[in-house]
Amino acid sequence: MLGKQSMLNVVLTAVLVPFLYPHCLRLYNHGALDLDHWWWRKNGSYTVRMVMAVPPVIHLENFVTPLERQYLLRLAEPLFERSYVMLDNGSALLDNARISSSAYLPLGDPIVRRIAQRAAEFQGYMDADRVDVQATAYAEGGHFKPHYDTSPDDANGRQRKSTIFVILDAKCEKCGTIFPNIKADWSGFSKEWCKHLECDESVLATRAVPGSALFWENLDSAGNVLDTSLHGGRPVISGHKVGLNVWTMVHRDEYA
Ligand SMILES: O=C(O)CCC(=O)C(=O)O
Repeated sequence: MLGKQSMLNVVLTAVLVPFLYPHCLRLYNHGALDLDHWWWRKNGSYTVRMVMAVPPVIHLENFVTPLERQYLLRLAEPLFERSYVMLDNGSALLDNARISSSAYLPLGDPIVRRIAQRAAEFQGYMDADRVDVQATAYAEGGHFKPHYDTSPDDANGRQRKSTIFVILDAKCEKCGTIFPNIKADWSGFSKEWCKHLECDESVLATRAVPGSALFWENLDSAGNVLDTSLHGGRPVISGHKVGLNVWTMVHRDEYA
């Protein structure tokens, strides 16, 4: 039997926790309550594993924390619109090659900024102002056919030098990102990889694990598009997937 004091503690906890939690979360999301200093390092606590050295393809486990994911999903929700495919001349086209919704996230937002800074630091203390952040959501039947994230002919000269694609939320099978030009054979490697990648595929394909991300380069050092960067969002046959593109931008002239 619980004593009177214990009963009181249980009742107080049951009442106070649900009451305080949303308020703490709101303070945290606005940067007023910085739990990271004592709970989770400000720069995240992610694990880096190299998938391929040249050109680099790097897996980042837990790149975005659960609280950050929750926040970003809420931030993106009202901003989602049907995704477009961008043409080289700068115009946007609705196309069945890309069936999803997407939303550019405001770079002034403290948590978006934090993710941009984390991505920039990972790439050798790059300037975080170069980073663009876009959430992208797939419902059942959604996909993004293999494509390049950048093109040297982009009308405004801005190119996506690198991509970090983070999974914010996913409940689907074999619905990660596929790289048709990167041949893969995982048979001689640790089975640990199979938590992050589809080990039975003959090309590189990630598993959609919330919080985890893949980094890859889209351009070589002369500014040419890398064949290896061809990638697609695999079909979501049932369930859903929400990802976050974290692109580091360069201008064509920077390669001149
Ligand atoms: O959904 C994916 O796995 C990849 C998404 C993608 O390629 C994009 O949004 O550009």
